[in-house]
Amino acid sequence: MKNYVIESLPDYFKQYKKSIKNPKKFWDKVADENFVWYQRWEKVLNYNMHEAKIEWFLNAKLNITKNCIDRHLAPRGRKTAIIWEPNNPDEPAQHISYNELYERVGKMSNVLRDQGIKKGDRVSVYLPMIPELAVTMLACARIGAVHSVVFAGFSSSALASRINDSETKLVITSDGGYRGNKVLDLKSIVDDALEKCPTVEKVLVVKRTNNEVTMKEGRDMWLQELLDNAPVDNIPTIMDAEDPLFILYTSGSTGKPKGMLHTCAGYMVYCAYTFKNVFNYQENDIYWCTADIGWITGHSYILYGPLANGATTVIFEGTPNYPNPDRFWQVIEKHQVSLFYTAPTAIRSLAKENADWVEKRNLSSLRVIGSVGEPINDEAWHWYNDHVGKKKCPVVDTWWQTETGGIMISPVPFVTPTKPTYATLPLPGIQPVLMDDKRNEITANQVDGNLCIRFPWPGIARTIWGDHQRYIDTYFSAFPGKYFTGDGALRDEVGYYRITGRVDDVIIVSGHNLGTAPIEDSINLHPAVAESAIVGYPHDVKGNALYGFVILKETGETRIKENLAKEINFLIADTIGPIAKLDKIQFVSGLPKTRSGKIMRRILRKIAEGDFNNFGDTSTLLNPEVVEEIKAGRIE
Ligand code: 6R9
Repeated sequence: MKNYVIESLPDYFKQYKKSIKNPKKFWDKVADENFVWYQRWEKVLNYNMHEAKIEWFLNAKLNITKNCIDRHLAPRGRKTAIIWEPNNPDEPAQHISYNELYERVGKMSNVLRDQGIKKGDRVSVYLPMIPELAVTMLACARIGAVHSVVFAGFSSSALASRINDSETKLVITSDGGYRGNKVLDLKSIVDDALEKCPTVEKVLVVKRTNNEVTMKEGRDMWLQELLDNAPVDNIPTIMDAEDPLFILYTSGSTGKPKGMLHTCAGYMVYCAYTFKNVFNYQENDIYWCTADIGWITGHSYILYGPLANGATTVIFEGTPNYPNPDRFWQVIEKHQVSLFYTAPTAIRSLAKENADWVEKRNLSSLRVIGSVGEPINDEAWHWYNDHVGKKKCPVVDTWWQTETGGIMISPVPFVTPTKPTYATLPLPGIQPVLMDDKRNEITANQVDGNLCIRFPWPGIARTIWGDHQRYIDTYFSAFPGKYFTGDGALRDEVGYYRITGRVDDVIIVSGHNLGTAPIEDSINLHPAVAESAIVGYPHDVKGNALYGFVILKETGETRIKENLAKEINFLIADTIGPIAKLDKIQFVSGLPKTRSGKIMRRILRKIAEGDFNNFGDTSTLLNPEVVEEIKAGRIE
């Protein structure tokens, strides 16, 4: 990343100012000087923030894999691109060089093409954290197919709805996956899902666990057999800047998941630029992001951002505490990781363990440590800084979203003084603004507001797949002319931002975004349930946990409540995934409602937290007596 490395605080302010004064010129130069293009753009930006129409680098032609692989072959072909660390520490790690990555992606691209996948076709990927996951995504990008990675913890119905929404033609999965002491049965989940997915023609299966699987004649094929016969070279498909690169589903506060669509050029430029600056990336760094590739963090900062910079990126199959709670620290020591990026929920759970687990490992290779996914509380920040960074590594608390494509607000290490619980300053090109509920801009300090962004940046999602109106309604309508993030934030005297949490009905549990509506929908599928409401309450490891209030039908239900609670959680695990299971379920006779019939979630949230004194204005409450009942029955 030439010329655009932020070197000091005055340099940050200088670059920031330049980027705001003339964003087009700023991104024009970043894009021009750091990537390979088949054809330059005719115009840098076209946008309309009311219609949510955003286009960057118009008519430019490129292929992201040429930028992530081919151009590195001459200068660093033998350098390791991917270090794969398996779940079991006794299984050897794999070091995949850029040369080898070129070969593996080339073969995979040819396999996909042989299976009839063409530019624009959707491919759903349901794989554990194995090299084939990265190779498949890159192969899709190389031939212009649109990948839709579905986190391998989602249930078969969640997978089916994502496959159907994207009208996927081909699915790639494995015979199984290892995570900690569990073996995941991915192929049978896919088999279940596909009963309801008419668009899928082919399924390619990677061998990982040797689980016994059923292969459906004419549909399912073992990937290795196809790879063995595939040629290596594959000429990348020439893509337009605004051609789709991938779809990634994220939870909404209502209804079905939103397929966020990212396009080729802007996404590439933005995640490569932010990777370089937010991690102070240098050529000899070993970089490790612990996220799952099934989330945006994995897309942008395990795969595309690091590879576009020619970095060495670690892909880890396992979990933080298997076989012991020093697994992260052991991997850092083993591979001499210098840049480390993880989530507050992992930090909090590891901080609960005996400090010896972290102290007895040599972490001296670390230079920068990062956090992402949810607000990092003061205690976790300090534990991370003291025990992992040894007070020598800047902690970068990076705020961003699936929708933003890359990091938006974050310290720049060795440049921005950090402040616990503050994501600090916007990166160049990003113009945050805080709005009150009456749509006025908040200029005062320390006032909580709705976090919006005033001007487009190259990494912003372009639409919700198949539903542009929903894209406009969700992100561009609440504060007309601005992108609304759904997060609350405040600003301190020096302009640092602190993200205070979601202001909509999305709850972040262990860093996973969960919409209340889809969970309530799945609870309501239970024949004994009449109605339900879900709220989040603070949890010392997960950040938030879920509390469900459930009304049963008047059917003389005689089963014991514990069994019903278990069934409800089974149902949630089955329709969404185990990550959405409720920690507490309270059976109630009614829910606090306004006269217009809206559930007053604010009250339920307070009760779940155990705070009975700050219910706010309850004058519009239709049924105050039910509040007393719910208070009395609260589950500790
Ligand atoms: C990258 C990612 C997005 C939501 C976002 C916000 C929360 C992410 C955060 C943070 C406070 C941070 N979030 N990073 N909150 N501080 N550093 O996580 O994307 O899965 O789409 O979640 O996560 O609430 O709106 P995604």
